Amino acid sequence: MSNIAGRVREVFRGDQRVDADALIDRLDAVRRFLTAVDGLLPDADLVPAHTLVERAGSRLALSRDHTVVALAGATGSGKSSLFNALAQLELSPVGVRRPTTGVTHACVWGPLEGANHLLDWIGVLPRHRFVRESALDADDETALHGLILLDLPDFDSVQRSHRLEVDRLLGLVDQVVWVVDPQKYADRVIHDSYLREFHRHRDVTVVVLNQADRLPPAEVPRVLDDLRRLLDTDGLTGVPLLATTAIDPAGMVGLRNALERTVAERQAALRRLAGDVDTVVAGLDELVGSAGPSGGPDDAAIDGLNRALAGAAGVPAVTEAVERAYRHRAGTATGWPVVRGWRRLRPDPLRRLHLPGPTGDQADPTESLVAATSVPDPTAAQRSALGLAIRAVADRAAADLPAAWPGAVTSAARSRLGDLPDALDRTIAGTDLGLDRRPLWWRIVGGVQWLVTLAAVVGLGWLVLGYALRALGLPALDNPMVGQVPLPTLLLLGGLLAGLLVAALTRPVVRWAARRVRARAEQRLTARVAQVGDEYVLGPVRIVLGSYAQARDALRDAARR
Ligand SMILES: Nc1nc2c(ncn2[C@@H]2O[C@H](COP(=O)(O)OP(=O)(O)OP(=O)(O)O)[C@@H](O)[C@H]2O)c(=O)[nH]1
Ligand SMILES: [Mg+2]
Repeated sequence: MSNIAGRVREVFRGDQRVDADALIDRLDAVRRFLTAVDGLLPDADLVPAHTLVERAGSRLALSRDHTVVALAGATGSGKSSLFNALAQLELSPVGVRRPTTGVTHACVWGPLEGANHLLDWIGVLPRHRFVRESALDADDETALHGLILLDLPDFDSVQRSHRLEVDRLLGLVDQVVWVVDPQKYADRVIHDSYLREFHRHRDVTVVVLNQADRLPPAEVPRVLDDLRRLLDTDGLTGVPLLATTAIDPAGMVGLRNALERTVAERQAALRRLAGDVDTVVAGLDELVGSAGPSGGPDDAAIDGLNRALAGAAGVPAVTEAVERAYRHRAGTATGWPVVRGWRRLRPDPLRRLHLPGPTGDQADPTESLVAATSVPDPTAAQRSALGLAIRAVADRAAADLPAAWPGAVTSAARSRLGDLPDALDRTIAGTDLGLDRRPLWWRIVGGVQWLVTLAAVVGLGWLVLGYALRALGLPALDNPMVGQVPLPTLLLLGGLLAGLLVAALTRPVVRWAARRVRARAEQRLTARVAQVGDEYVLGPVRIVLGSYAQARDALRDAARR
């Protein structure tokens, strides 16, 4: 069920005045709608709105003191005869050969100058413009001053150009007088192709049953009733319906009075445009629907996206490397000095990924646009998981939106997919993995290791020296005893044992600390990756949802009469 259109008043508003400022506000709202949906919805759906904005702007800029009324109808219904009868001049040829009128004729009541711009815009050739201004008329034509009457070609013509001209002009004029005759008043073409289409322009529609003189007087009310019933079916309930006779001035009074009222009110142009806005709003209604935009994708979809992004960015590989790098660096700092050098020869796991090395040399995320790290590229499975997660985000965000929008939301979600790998890589490279500072306890343990190793070396040296002296027959060194054990032996064995013991005690602590550092790095990386997802995936989605909300508000304003 159309919602906004439902709010557009569907009753006859012939007597209601249209406020020019309110109309301009409504047109501005249509303009805002078009700006909001620009590039998001198919252009083909927006053509009527663009046409309206352009035409309405032009019409409002042109003379509002003139009212353009078109006589439209099937061939031979008597349009030209009515035109001439109203002008009281033979301006437009009337004929028996059908169709007679091939180009639009215009008659202006009052001076032509003011009307010329309007007629240029409408596209009536200067040689088919006439002025109904004569000194002989005295004052009897003043009531029609400001009227520009158009005699259109036939819309049911065998000439295609006639129909095109009629369709073009019906989009521009302020009011239409539909001329039917007793033979063809029930013709399907006029009802299905024209009158029904004009049901939102009821307040600028007049229908005349011409050639009423051809009916027996008693028949006229019966035909008018029948025609009224057809008009009701067309959605034109309440439009003025008159019987006219073009060949008899008395049979023109009703139409003339109706035109005088239209001219006096100076409302037809505004009412016509208001009807156009109604039509356009009703046509756009299904593009926005009644549902407000959701607050965006739900948390579950965002979590899924972040997980997929972390996978594609290689976060598990980096955190694994962080843990190993911690162990490696802790090992080189706190291990037994004898094997430290050997450990150093092994490559640092983070260095291998071109991530900050032991000195904490952070990569600058803005430094380059090319890959900053050597984290392995995402696998096909990770890429497809990311694609699915982005799709899920878009689907959840667009769940409540009308059919025209999910496509735009999905495109927005994917719009920066190409930039994601670099952005993720730069983010990984720029994240502080928590390894840039050597913990104090490493230094203390490292110092202890050096001390005990030094003790062992001193002990060893002492012992070697003692043996050497003894071998050379020189006086032996005086070895102090600690309990039953000579000090050099104690230094050597104690130093070695203490080194091994410290190394053994340190290992579980290093493992535990490495896991902690890994968890912290994972937390930081996930948060940074989520920021990338927010900027590259959720941001564009939010922009489309914002546009949807703006479009919906604008259309609601445009619907407000
Ligand atoms: N009796 C009678 N004849 C009329 C009346 N109006 C028009 N006619 C005649 O109907 C015929 C067609 O009239 P036109 O005015 O040329 O009709 P039209 O609608 O302009 O036709 P096209 O220009 O072909 O679209 C002419 O012969 C007119 O004299 C009327 O009210 N009564
Ligand atoms: Mg004609």
